[in-house]
Amino acid sequence: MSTDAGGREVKGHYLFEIATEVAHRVGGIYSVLKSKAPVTASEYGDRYTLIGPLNHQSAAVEVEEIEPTNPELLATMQAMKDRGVGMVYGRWLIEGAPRVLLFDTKTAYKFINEWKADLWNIASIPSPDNDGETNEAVVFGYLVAWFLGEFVCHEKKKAVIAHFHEWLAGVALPLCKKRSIDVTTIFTTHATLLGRYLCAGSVDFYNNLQHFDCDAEAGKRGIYHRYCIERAAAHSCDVFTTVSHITAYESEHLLKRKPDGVLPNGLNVTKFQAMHEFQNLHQQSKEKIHDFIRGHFYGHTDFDLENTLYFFTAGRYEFRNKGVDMFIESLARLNHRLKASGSKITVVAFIIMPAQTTSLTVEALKGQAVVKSLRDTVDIIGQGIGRRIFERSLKWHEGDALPDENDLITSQDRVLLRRRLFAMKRHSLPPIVTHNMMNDHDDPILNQIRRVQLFNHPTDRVKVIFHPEFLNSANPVLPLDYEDFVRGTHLGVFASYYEPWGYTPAECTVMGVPSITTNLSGFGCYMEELIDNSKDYGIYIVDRRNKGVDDSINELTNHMVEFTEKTRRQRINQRNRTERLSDLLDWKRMGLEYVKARQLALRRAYPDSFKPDAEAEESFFQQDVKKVSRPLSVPGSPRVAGMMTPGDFASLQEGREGLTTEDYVAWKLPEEEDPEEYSFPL
Ligand code: G6P
Ligand code: 1S3
Repeated sequence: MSTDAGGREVKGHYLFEIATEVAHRVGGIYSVLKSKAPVTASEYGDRYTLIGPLNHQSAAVEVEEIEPTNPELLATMQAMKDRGVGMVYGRWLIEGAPRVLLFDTKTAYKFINEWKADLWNIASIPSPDNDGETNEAVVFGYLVAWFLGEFVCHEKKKAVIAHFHEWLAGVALPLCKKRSIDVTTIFTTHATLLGRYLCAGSVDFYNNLQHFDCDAEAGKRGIYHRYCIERAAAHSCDVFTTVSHITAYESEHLLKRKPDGVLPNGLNVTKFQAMHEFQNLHQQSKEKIHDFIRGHFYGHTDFDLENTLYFFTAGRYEFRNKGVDMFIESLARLNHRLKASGSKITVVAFIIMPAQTTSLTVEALKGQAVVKSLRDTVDIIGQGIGRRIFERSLKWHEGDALPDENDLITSQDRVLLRRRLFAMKRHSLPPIVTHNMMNDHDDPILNQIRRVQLFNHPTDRVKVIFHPEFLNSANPVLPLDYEDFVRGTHLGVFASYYEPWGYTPAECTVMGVPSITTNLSGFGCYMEELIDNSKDYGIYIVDRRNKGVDDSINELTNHMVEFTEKTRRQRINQRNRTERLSDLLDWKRMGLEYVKARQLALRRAYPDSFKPDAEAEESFFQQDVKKVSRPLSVPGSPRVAGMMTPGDFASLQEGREGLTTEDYVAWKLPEEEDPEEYSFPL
């Protein structure tokens, strides 16, 4: 094989991954980059650099500044610094410790007018003044194109792959193409702008995908210029990809290019040595949630925590897209069904979605405080009783009566206890929301809860808690990090209408927590295609594609009712089966699609390097591509026959133009053997 293509060697090539969420958490793309870093860094070492805009606050805690050792990179950065561009180069302090280069976009705003005019001239993309986000995208895009152009002038030997994520990082793509910068490019869209906007409204999105007048729809929503950037990025890259087949279908119609393949989202799966370790963690975290519940429902804890199940939904606040509307309606129906059947189970449903708030409510703080005082008082009284029993026992003689319990608790203790009990009197119902909302009257979640009247009445079997802030262990009311919280719950419910992939149910799965998702989410479709009897594995998939809204709500309700009918042993066994699916979601496997996309990008840009010299080609892949291991076969886990990742039924190969319709068609697993059951004592 010739490794020399147009003067560049593909062997030992460089990889730049470009996104606005590098070392700066905003949403899902941060999770993708961070969790994928170990596999990509181990494949590329310091030939891998992530490029993003500098966010001073995040960089201060996430990045350790270092000097680049690569002379070409150093020269490139120096050339830009000489023109006044500020930047930070360093190690991202995460597992894999990849190199990051963060551009301080503010130092380049002096060029913005020139660059906007250029964007209009070369790509007919308008960029109005009043859209700050687009201005950022333009400045960042021009800096990235500048960097790549400069870098390939210094580094003349090796091939360079530039992999861009999402439209916000996509402006550089038409620039690379127009300027014929000698790099090969990949663009991954994690959603489409129009898809997100249209779904958030009230259109029948999936049945009308082919018929939307995209320019007009984007114009009506004031996002035409953003849409132009996204579409230009999709058409200018060498390899176009997205995160799921459902979003591939959407991209084909809304961006007018069939993706070349699907790069699903993986996770960095932690495996515990002992199988029951994650079960123990569930119990420990559940105890912490119990503590919160005792405080939140003080004066109203007339339900049994042993028979209480914790359900939750979480994510960015997109009421309709994330399916919160459907979740709340189903909770109301669940409440009705549990009451009607006289069930002993209480369900506490958490909604964790950040909204605008001013502070925690006094009531939420007070709840935790009064219960803490009660616990402290009872501990002190308990210690006193223990001391007195001990003293009396020391003086005990044969024939004496045992200490009378009435004498063991002093009148002082009684007064103290009575005071605590009086503090726990409450004349109002336990609150729904833990924070003071900026927009209480217009908040869609609160309004829907009001409409279905889930007010935490003692008779309600379903209680609701809306926590409008992401979780954090320093929070005085619910002091748990998200991961610990999820571990302590019983069921995640993500009834999304628009969800290109959906990390939340995937995270539940690797922690062994069952979840409900829909066949409109990339994750749901992936699991549905991979596992025949997914419900047994704790992956419930609601049909939102072929059913009317009411039927989907009933299906969701049925799944929840069915879950409440499980015994503890059945829940434990189901959690074991859920956890066994985690290998399916590990980057060690999912990352293979990224490897394939990069190979395709190299082949398209440097076809001469891939002349049919089979022996040499094989040695190239053996040297450069770390083999991604197949999931271990554990007895009782679903067996995946033949096709291993979503991309395997996509193309990502030369000789096919993008995905074809058959690529969207599901395949099935062979019959499952009996799952191995959980056997240690409950
Ligand atoms: C884990 C623990 C068990 C506990 C169980 C509770 O499996 O290892 O000791 O009994 O969780 O399960 P539940 O579904 O009732 O929270
Ligand atoms: C997007 O974030 P979102 O929550 O706006 O990207 C994520 C990462 O690819 C994806 O998991 C999610 O479905 C998308 O919607």
